[in-house]
Amino acid sequence: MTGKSYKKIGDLPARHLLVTGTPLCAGCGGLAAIKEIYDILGEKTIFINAAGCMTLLANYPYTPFRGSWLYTAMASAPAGAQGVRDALDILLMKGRLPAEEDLEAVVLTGDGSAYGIGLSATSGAMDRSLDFLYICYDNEGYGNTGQQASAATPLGAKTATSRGPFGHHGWKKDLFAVWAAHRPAYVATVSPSDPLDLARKLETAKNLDGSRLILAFAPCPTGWGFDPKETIEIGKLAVLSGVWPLKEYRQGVVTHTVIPRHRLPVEEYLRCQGRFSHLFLPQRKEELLRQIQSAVDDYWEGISN
Ligand SMILES: Cc1ncc(C[n+]2csc(CCOP(=O)(O)OP(=O)(O)O)c2C)c(N)n1
Ligand code: SF4
Ligand SMILES: [Mg+2]
Repeated sequence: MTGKSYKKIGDLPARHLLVTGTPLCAGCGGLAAIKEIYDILGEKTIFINAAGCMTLLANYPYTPFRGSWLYTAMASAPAGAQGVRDALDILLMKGRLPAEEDLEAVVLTGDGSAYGIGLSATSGAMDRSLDFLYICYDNEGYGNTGQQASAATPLGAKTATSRGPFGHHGWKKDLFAVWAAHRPAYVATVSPSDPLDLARKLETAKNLDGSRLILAFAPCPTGWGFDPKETIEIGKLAVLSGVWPLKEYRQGVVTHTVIPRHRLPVEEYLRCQGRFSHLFLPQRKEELLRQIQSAVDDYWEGISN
């Protein structure tokens, strides 16, 4: 994805380590989530993918997948899923594809596509009640091109395009609410740090028809600035501090699947990431820290389910 041509593993950049045969960074939270997700989806999956770090998973012969993969332009993965779903349905209808060989059309993109560049195509797909599953791994930036800010970047985070003393100026878009406003079949947030919650939601999504979103928290050691061994811990801190609520939407009702009754201060989550270090050094950015904490407090106030 860097424009260079890598002919053998030795040509890969140093930051890429071979983890389970894939050229992604060590400790990649997006990869951890997708591994857990694929364990449940299984081989009868066709991924429709827009450009991002996970595109590297399709590199023949190092792909860990056994099913099919369609690469689309960044804005149009859900439109690609429509074509795939239609083609499968026609083959099934004509008896040219046995029902047991049907595939699940699964869009796989990062937040750059899901929250921004591909949102229009996603909205259109939901308007048409397209029967597809959308997996977004959310590393809160354009990771593959060097962690520029996206519509998923949180307030205050330093990115390649927000290098000033206060980091990113905007608030993270609420993609869960945007999806839920379309009244689709299912929307859920998950985290690779909470594999049982993730597994239950994937089973639910797999057994429903219609448009479904799984929004996976994806701690990114390279873009967020932390030691790769901390990925799972950072995922836990995001949930325990209330920054990443685990919840699901179904039939007009939102249910929180984990409610952190004794929430940790958000600082405990922020402090362990280089992208927030300027909030503490050379001096504390008190007002920004207050705003970040109050937004989380406001979210949880009154939530009982
Ligand atoms: C329309 C378009 N703009 C820009 C790019 C270049 N590009 C390739 S991957 C990428 C980053 C995508 O970010 P995200 O969807 O969050 O996935 P991540 O890289 O974080 O895995 C970009 C900007 C592109 N492929 N298409
Ligand atoms: S840049 Fe981040 S999301 Fe991309 S492969 Fe590396 S750790 Fe994973
Ligand atoms: Mg991203």
